[in-house]
Amino acid sequence: MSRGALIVVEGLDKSGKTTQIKNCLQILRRDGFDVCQLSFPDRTTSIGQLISSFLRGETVLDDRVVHLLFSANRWEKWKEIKERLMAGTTILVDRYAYSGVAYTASKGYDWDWCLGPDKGLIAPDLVIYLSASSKVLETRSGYGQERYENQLFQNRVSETFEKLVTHKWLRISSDRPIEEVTHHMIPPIRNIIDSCQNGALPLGTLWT
Ligand code: FDM
Repeated sequence: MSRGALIVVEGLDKSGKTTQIKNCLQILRRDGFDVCQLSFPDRTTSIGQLISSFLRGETVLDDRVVHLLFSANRWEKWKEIKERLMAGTTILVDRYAYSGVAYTASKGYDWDWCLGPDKGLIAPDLVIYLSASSKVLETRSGYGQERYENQLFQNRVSETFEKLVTHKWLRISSDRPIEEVTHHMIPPIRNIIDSCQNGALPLGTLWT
């Protein structure tokens, strides 16, 4: 069945995910593709506002509660994601369940417990991992404004992300000019959109 593709962009804080998604959307739309963007956390919902307040350091919450809220924030978008994909729209997602696992497991919580709440979410057709050294990231504007934006923790998250990366992920270094990164992202995105449009890829679920 013809459908849109679910494409996730992951990476550390300030690795350029948001900028790259914006650039890719612009190019893909110019070329006639039906594409849209989602971001997690989605700070517009009531769950998302609670998460946002926690990230700004205004609310104290148990780490496990936060983990479950991040997952609930994805589940509340599950139906919309499925419907949009089935309607033929490709979705570029700024962070997904991989960030959930990478950040909570980096605090020392049990791996399987971290995976649990997102089990059954729609699996992305492609994950693009923007890698960058934490030294470069901390020089980027806005770094340090939110919880987790410190080099020690980011190094730990980076190590945890490495445990999640599979051969199917596309790793792109973002330690280079913005346009160059975009240039590397577009061809694989077009390929995966083609495969989904041709009905070659059935929808999968996490974590299979
Ligand atoms: N984050 C993000 C998590 O800890 N768990 C999650 O499930 C997700 C999606 O929230 F530090 C963290 C990662 C980051 C912060 O992300 C907010 P953005 O991309 O800066 O909004």
